[in-house]
Amino acid sequence: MSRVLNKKLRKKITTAEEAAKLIKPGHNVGMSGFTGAGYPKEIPGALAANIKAAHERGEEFMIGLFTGASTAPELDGVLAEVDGISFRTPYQSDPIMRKKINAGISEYADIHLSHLAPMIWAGSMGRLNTAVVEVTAINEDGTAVPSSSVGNNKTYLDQADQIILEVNSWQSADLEGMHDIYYGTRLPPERQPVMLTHTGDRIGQRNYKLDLDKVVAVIETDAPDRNTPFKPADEDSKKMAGFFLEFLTHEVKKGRLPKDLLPLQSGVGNVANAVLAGLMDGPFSYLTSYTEVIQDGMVDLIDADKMTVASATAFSLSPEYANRMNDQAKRYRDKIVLRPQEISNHPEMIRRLGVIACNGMIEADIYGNVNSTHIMGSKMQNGIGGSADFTRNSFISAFVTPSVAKGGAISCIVPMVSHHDHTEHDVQVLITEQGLADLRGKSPKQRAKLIIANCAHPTYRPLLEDYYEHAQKVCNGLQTPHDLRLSLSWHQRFLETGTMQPA
Ligand code: 0RQ
Repeated sequence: MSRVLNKKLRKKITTAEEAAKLIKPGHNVGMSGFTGAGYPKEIPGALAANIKAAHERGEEFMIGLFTGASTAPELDGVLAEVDGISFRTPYQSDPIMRKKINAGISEYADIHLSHLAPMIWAGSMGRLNTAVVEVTAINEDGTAVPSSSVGNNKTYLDQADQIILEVNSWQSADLEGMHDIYYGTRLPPERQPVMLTHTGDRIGQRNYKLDLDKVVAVIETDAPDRNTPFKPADEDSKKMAGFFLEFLTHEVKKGRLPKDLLPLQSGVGNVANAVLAGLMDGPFSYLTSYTEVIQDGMVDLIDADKMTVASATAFSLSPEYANRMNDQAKRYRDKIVLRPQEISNHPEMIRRLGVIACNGMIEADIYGNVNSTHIMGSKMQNGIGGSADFTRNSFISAFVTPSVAKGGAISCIVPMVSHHDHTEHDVQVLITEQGLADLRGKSPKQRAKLIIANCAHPTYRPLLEDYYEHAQKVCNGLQTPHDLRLSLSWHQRFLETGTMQPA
């Protein structure tokens, strides 16, 4: 049975090929999608075919692509492959998209995930011509049930000149009621407090409002989200997770954290999953999570009655867990809230709730500055995502990375980061498989000693000690000692010789 119950919109049901023709060269297109969940499955492919055909005719055809965050090969991948994206924002992680950004074909604006929606309302991002949004169903009253991610959909549906909807019957109909779509945000000077005071609060409505006159096409599909299975946690990830949990336990003992901790935010990837797995066996119960994405480990914690509620903007589940969610959405509906990303990542809530944040990074320097985005200064990896939304505003902000990359050719602890995403003022805890450095209340020089001793790999530790000693002799001030000629020489050496280790 069709899930398009609204009579007016039933008449708009068409094919992806027909609908994609409504997207024109130069359009700014806001698409749904967040970490492989809830992205449109049909339109991007049809649009990519149109772009390819236009290029073969010698015509120019590119679009500006806005999403929630990273998507899947069927969205970023197919459009990047045909050189169809002139501008991309905010977070992305598709290998082809990344290649086009680094080849200079696509311009990429790396915007904080919580910032993009208000920037669009303010008009700072230009006109949004089209919204392409996946939903679970369209109700008789013309509201639309969100699917497995919310992201910026509310804003795209509100702000775009025309709307194309993909109604996906693969998504469980029981997702209805899991979402909290808050319509109370405003631009300054009209802003009011967002009255969300507990992780599980619902302050908005279940479904998206739609201006039915703006809906130009409705597509029906049953294609699944492209979820990637997680690799089992390796030994290093387990070590880092262990250091972090030990730290949290110590903070509880010292009375600086409540016994059930504070809402957790955890980045994606191996270490984050290992932390969540560690919590399964740990001493904490009644945990909560105020984060960006719901991962497998959180579902396990909920099932084990260790986590009472998790708030996020999207699922980021392995295929096995995504199927479980689809089968049992009704059961999880009271324990999981999916919100727009301007709320899941809102500085006001992160600060008020006192979130404990833990994110991955590319490299950190001896003073605690963190690079999350760039390889050797110039090359984009994924983007800043929500890491700064959380790091800047959380109660405790931690970063994790293995101490070396590329088989030891790269030290992830360096004299100076080759790109700054998170400054020493915001980074409180650094963790590698070597150990943990608690940087709170430390001066830059005190930090340097701790980071080198606790986090650097033994191969690079003496080299970092040498740099630090030398910098103190030649610097123009002893607050944050550097030798500016040498501070980035490790990166330069890697680019020239393939390793940061001296000959
Ligand atoms: O290279 O892909 O060629 O193998 O960088 O590194 O170790 O797989 O790291 O998957 O944990 O991601 C920062 C990218 C880490 C991620 C980052 C090379 C390494 C590998 C990837 P290959 P790993 P992870 C909210 C928070 C920003 C967004 C964010 C990220 C590749 O965590 O995107 O935090 N963060 N959102 O070999 C050169 C170094 C390197 C290096 C690693 N120092 N120099 N290359 N690599 N270190 C998230 C949510 O809540 C959803």
